[in-house]
Amino acid sequence: MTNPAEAQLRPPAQPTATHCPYCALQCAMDLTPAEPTADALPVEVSGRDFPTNRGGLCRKGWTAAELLRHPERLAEPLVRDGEGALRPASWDEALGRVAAEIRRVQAEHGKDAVGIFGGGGLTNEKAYLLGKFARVALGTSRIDYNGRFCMSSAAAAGNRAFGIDRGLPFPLADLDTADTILMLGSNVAETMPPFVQHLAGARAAGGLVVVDPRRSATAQLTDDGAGTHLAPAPHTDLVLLLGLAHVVINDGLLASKYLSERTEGLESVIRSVAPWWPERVQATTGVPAGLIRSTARRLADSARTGSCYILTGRGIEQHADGTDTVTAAINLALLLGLPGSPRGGYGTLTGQGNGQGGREHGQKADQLPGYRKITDPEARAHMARVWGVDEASIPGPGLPAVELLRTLGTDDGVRALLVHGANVVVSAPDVSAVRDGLRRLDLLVVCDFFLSETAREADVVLPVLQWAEEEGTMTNLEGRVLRRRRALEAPAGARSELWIMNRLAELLGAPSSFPTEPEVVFEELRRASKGGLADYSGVSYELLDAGAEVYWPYPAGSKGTPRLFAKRFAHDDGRARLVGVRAATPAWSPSHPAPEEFHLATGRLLEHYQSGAQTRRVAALSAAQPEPRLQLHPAAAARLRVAENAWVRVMRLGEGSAQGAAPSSGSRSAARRPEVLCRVELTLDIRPDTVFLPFHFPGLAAANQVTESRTDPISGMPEFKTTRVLVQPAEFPPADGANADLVHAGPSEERP
Ligand SMILES: Nc1nc2c(c(=O)[nH]1)N[C@H]1C(S)=C(S)[C@@H](COP(=O)(O)OP(=O)(O)OC[C@H]3O[C@@H](n4cnc5c(=O)[nH]c(N)nc54)[C@H](O)[C@@H]3O)O[C@H]1N2
Ligand SMILES: Nc1nc2c(c(=O)[nH]1)N[C@H]1C(S)=C(S)[C@@H](COP(=O)(O)OP(=O)(O)OC[C@H]3O[C@@H](n4cnc5c(=O)[nH]c(N)nc54)[C@H](O)[C@@H]3O)O[C@H]1N2
Ligand code: SF4
Ligand SMILES: [Mo]
Repeated sequence: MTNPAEAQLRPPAQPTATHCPYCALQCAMDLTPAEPTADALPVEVSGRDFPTNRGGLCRKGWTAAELLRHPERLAEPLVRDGEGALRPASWDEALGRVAAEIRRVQAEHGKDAVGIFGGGGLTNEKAYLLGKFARVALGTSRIDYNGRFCMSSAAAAGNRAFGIDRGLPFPLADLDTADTILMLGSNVAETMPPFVQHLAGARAAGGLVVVDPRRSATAQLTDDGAGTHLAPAPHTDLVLLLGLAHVVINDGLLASKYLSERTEGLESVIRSVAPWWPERVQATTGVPAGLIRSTARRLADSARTGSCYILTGRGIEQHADGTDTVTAAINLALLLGLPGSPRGGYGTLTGQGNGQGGREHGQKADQLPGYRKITDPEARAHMARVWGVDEASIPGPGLPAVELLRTLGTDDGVRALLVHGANVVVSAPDVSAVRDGLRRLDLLVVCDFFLSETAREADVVLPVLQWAEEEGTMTNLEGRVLRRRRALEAPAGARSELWIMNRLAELLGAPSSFPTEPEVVFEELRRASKGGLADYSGVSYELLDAGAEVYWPYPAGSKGTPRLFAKRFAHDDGRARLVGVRAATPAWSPSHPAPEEFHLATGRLLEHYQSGAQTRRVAALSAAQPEPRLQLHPAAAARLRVAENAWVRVMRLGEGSAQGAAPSSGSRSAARRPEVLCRVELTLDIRPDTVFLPFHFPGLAAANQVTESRTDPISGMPEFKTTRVLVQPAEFPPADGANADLVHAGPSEERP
């Protein structure tokens, strides 16, 4: 029995209401201080009831607290010494070195020689201050972030069609009443498991349509009469969407009144879809013409008499023509009269925790806070007033992420880079080239709480706070602003990024202020965003803490905007734009590949998050998925003569790679071959012409060893989702011994 006096001394542990550190669903959770025993986690996680997750969490959320006091957690700054090793240093030494190197590099090579690479996981406060730090403290235009790899195609298409870019322009719970939902290239059953609740209505009505070259966990939700799975060849979604629009137009299923009252550009779409009749679409995509017709008719039926939504994910967005593909999805939605109607809509599913807010407040190369254009004289004048600086001192547009990374360490490129919240050595396309670039830099500074693969390359590593140790705001996939709250103290050696920016700004003699308190930064962000597209001027911590439902735009004096487009779109004339888009002729016919040739698609597993820097350190998650395996159809495996678990080489075909080249000698340069070495997992749930590899792992097993840095000309999105590859049986360890150590361990801390 507990001693009553003792029980009185210890007040009952109060839970802290916050949200999951990982994806854009931002599931609500409570963190309760745990009993202080030797092996206990500092806080216990429980799901909290909230309109998006309704108490549910996925296994990443459940285990998130394991990283708070993880033994590999960075507890002090590290600096690289003369021998090339990372050693502990004081904050004064580490920041002094960063400031001195920045001054030297800028004096010798100009302001733009210093760059910043940010992240969509940063709070709004950190993202805002990072953009200000770049423009005001460093005076550089060279800032961009990993959201370029994520939301940029959907953002560009949304801006083009609607004049604004908010992932879901309606609350998630609106989906509950849908009887048809078309999901293109999104695998929510693994990437946002609690989201699946919102598909129940459409499944009950038999109307969930999933478009994915794999029979993914989400595609399997269409089984037993719950809907339809369309499995086009990778990178043919644009043609499929043109085909669906063709049927809608040909069968006279257009929302004619809506189109004439609310849109421009119908003629260009009619022209662009004319050549794509269903049989021709079948020949390119492999989707039967009959299914194309019935799907289009079902969508049109529910748009008229029920409720119908079209949603896109990275599967159709992360392509070199991702913007046009999303545009084709939006065109289809507009033809059916969905956006802004109570009978449905179009949305894209934002990915990272703050993938939405992270792109609104100035981390993007071409943007100022409030989703303003950096080239707009009015926007510049406004920001100059808020920051108290001369307008001419605010740099112009910088370079999108892939281009920025390409300039690393080059003569007129970026020579010093600060990384906040990204692990580019694993997650960027063509990672070997990225690592080469990082190694050419005069200075690489990485802020992280773990020694990520990118931090291992750094000259200075700065340990920062984790989600449960900080205050701030996040904007979820619905454009809803949420409060992140502190549940426990950070380890003594870690510092907040706001504090780091404040100290560096002072050491660099920056004008303007760099507050260290999140709420003070938010107050400045309110003023900065006022009058912009993403207007947060009416939002405050007080309002959020009172439990208000807050969707931007939320101008002061308003009640916010749960649903956009009810009356008008954001273009000056209030009308949406239909933009006729054309499909390029596929460079490679999927129907007659050589027996060893495949489309490589990349993506996600339930257990791991992104580059895996976090989830590979959670014991239960890494035990469930310890290594990447190449998903391969048994018929293809028979052709290749490989069995379950066999080792294979996956080699990029085309430019820069020798087709069919035998593994070369064991020299260091072998690491430069665009290839991956991994084991196979046989599955019937994939097209026989397609292989799939998750990108959560480093080293020679990193999927991004083979992806190309080719990008979408409008959005700057790399072609992550389809790479032509050759798959061949391999020995393991490789006969040439090439980098076998990299497969599981990743590179050492030593840098050559
Ligand atoms: N478990 C987990 N959850 C996450 C994340 C994570 O890393 N792990 N990351 C978060 C982030 S940042 C993001 S952006 C989201 C991403 O969430 P999703 O977009 O759902 O994730 P992906 O697995 O990248 O891609 C989705 C699907 O696209 C399919 N696909 C590949 N190529 C094509 C194609 O050419 N056409 C079509 N139609 N489909 C294709 C793949 O087979 C895959 O099933 O997830 C978020 N949630
Ligand atoms: N082949 C292929 N590549 C892809 C994709 C794909 O589908 N296929 N998807 C792309 C997509 S959608 C995305 S979003 C990117 C993401 O890819 P990454 O940018 O690699 O994402 P993370 O692994 O989340 O990296 C975040 C890093 O920052 C740290 N971190 C977390 N929170 C904070 C913080 O608040 N501050 C700081 N300083 N550090 C923090 C983490 O420990 C981790 O090391 O990957 C892209 N790469
Ligand atoms: S779905 Fe996303 S936000 Fe929800 S618990 Fe999982 S990782 Fe966290
Ligand atoms: Mo993402």
